[in-house]
Amino acid sequence: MAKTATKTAGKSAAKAAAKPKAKAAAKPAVKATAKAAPKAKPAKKPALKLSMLKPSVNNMTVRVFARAAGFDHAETDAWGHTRSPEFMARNPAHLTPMIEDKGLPRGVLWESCAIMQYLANKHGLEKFYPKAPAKRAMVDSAMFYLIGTLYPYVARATYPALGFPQYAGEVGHSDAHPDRKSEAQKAAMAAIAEPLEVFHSFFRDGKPFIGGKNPSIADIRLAATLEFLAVVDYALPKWAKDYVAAIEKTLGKAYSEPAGDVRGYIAHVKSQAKA
Ligand SMILES: N[C@@H](CCC(=O)N[C@@H](CS)C(=O)NCC(=O)O)C(=O)O
Repeated sequence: MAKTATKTAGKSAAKAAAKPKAKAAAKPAVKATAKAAPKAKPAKKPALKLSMLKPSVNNMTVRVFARAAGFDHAETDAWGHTRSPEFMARNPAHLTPMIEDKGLPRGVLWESCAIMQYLANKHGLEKFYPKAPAKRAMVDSAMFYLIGTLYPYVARATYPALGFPQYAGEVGHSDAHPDRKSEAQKAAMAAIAEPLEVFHSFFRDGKPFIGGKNPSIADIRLAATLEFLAVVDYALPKWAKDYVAAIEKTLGKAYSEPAGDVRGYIAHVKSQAKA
């Protein structure tokens, strides 16, 4: 297995690490001997395990969020292993991103938005996922609209160029003539403009981000999704370019590092297409 472990030191790690230490401190002190040899610090265990695929924007979403939220997490590259018996035994949907967390009834969780919602709830990250029901509902609505409406168009428009498998029952997946597939791809590309504008005019509604002054989990999900459109040279409206740039500027490396993997993959497939 091509396993790459990426550790991101962060606030949560500090919190998690601080707890047991505090408990230990509360215990009756063991008589200190003046010349006791300093104990080697036990290796810090990653608080969160994330199985991911680097070229994927679904995965980029959670990778950006985990970094922006400051989690101490370890990433495992699941490329080529999502359908292995071991992976399928834990996750019968064979989908990444997937987190492993002891608090979960089945030990694992997939679906990028559900992962971000869970982690934000668990750690009280209101900055990314507001607690007030009405504000939270808008973030949820934006994410469900993205997954249910925008993303299927983006997938149909970009997956052929990305070399990703398409969904059963769709033209792209069938043995239809390449002209039909190309027509379907173009139709999907044309359909993107409408939901995109809805994010701008309705969800942002004059604010810098869907989340208001700060990017919310819905913003991270949207910006990551838009990254894929570069593979088909989709002409993003100016607001969308500025919006992605603003998210990248606000989140810094937390955004640009995982985005670099997606952008690198796109550059690679584009160079292959030209060759
Ligand atoms: N709606 C899901 C989509 C997840 C998804 O499609 N993951 C793909 C990568 S983009 C995957 O892991 N595919 C591996 C497989 O099906 O074996 C999400 O947002 O997390």
